[in-house]
Amino acid sequence: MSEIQKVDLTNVKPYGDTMNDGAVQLSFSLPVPYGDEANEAARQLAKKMGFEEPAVVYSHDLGINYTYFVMYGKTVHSVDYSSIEVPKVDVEVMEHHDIEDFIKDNIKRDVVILGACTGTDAHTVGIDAIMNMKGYAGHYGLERYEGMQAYNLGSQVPNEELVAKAIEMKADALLVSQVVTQKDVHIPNLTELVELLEAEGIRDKIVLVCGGPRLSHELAKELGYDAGFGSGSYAEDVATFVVNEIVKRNLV
Ligand code: B12
Repeated sequence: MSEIQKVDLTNVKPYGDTMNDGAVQLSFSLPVPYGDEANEAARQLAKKMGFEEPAVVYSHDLGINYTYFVMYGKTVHSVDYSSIEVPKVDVEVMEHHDIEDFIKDNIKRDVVILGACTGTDAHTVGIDAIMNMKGYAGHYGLERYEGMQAYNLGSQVPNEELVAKAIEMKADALLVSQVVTQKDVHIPNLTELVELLEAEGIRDKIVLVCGGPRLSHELAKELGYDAGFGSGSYAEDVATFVVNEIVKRNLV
């Protein structure tokens, strides 16, 4: 019997050298000067985190009294994988040309989509990956789709401006990118957009989607969005969701 068949999914631990040894690699920086004392500080900290046999396997002087560490340690904890349920966007992702056919057959007009990275967030690469004609990792962006009018408003777009544009363009869907999540700055910003759309009486007429590397579908739903997309999302994922949602909610 192979090792894989022997795994107890109710009691899963990290695999390092042998099954269930709990071996973990972790890395962090401390604001202390590089040297033996720094390594010992890192070791003691990992022990306090609950790791058994903590060991510094690499440390690097970051300058100005900061040190970076790579450590090994063994966790005593395990998880019940069999009980895990992750809320996800529940739609079978279509291919680019199937989405175009779906629009032709079911919506029978152009779908208007506005995208932006909002608030103070200046990270454009994520929303560009979803929207730009040339696409990302071999997946063409929404600007390339027949039957879609996709407008990328860029970064640091105030919510008020996005809402005004949505009204002007009669947008079917808004795609909001949030990459910076330090101090939870994305939460009030995402919430404000929902409130503005509600105040204008157009929230229920728009498919509202957010995305970013630290956003989940679960968080998006909690904040009043229709869907949330994280790392590794492509244009097809969000396009499939949007066109299905338009039909499902009879927004055609
Ligand atoms: C490039 C970059 C920058 C560039 C941005 C240039 C640009 N034009 O975008 C510059 C140098 C300007 C920058 C600035 C800053 N940055 Co920066 N930056 C990065 C970096 C290195 C890469 C981000 C990136 O381009 N990823 C590639 C894209 C393709 O991935 P993605 O954004 O995750 O997008 C995908 C998905 O998330 C999803 N997606 C994203 N948005 C959306 C939207 C929708 C609707 C959908 C469906 C999907 C979707 O689809 C995309 C494709 O799969 C990251 C670190 C990293 N390696 O990730 C830090 C990082 C994001 N930056 C960070 C920080 C802190 C900053 C600064 C605050 C630094 C500072 N102190 O000044 C400033 C903030 C400026 C601002 N006002 O926003 C932190 C954020 C930490 C946090 N938890 O919030 C990171 C993680 C670095 C770090 N480890 O500290 N940054």
